[in-house]
Amino acid sequence: MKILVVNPNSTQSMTDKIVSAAQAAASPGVTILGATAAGAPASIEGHFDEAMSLQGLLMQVAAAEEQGVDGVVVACFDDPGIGACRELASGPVLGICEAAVKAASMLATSFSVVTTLPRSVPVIEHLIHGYGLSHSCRRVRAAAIPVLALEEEGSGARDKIRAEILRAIEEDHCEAVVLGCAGMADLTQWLSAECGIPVIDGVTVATRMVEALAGCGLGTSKINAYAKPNMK
Ligand code: 5HY
Repeated sequence: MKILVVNPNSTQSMTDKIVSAAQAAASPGVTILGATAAGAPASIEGHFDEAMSLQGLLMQVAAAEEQGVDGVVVACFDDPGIGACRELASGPVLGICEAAVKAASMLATSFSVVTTLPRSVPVIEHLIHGYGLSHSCRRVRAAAIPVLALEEEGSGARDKIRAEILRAIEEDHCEAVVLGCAGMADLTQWLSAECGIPVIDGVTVATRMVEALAGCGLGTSKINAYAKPNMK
């Protein structure tokens, strides 16, 4: 089985981190094909960056489909271009936000999300509403760190995320926490041990969910909405 794990921003060090998390999650015999969206912004922080990432993202998904991948993980918590990716792909396509919040809803009666910047909060709230999980989400919080601070030694990003998780536990009374950025994937186990709460990383759960669906012989439905794009 081959799974494409694509980072829609153009920061290779973040792609490497994401692919490492996906490889750690994948079962033996599953090959993770990592990809970075060429020409995309270095990080996705809001609607404009998200829009600017789509062409590079879709080119990677189209190329992987040609290579016959069995599934796709879109490794950005804004779940950019999921519908378009599903039109291109034959296998299952999951964004890490959808995977993580749906996993959280199966593990706890409530969860909070900790993302990077305040401007990402309404984007994620809108996604969670669309996934039908507003009743389970106590709050979407921001640790007030730029996405790329996660790539910088000494930025203090991990401590700010830890502090925000502890505030979520104290104030939101959430029963689980979802990490609201693909770039946090390498912090999952440390944060869960430090905070004493299930911490869910979307890269990890999306990889295993795609593997599970493809392993069941299931792919994206091509009846109507996600049919291949019409040739013009
Ligand atoms: C992400 N941005 O997962 C999102 C998270 C965010 O470049 N990768 C990004 O902060 O919106």
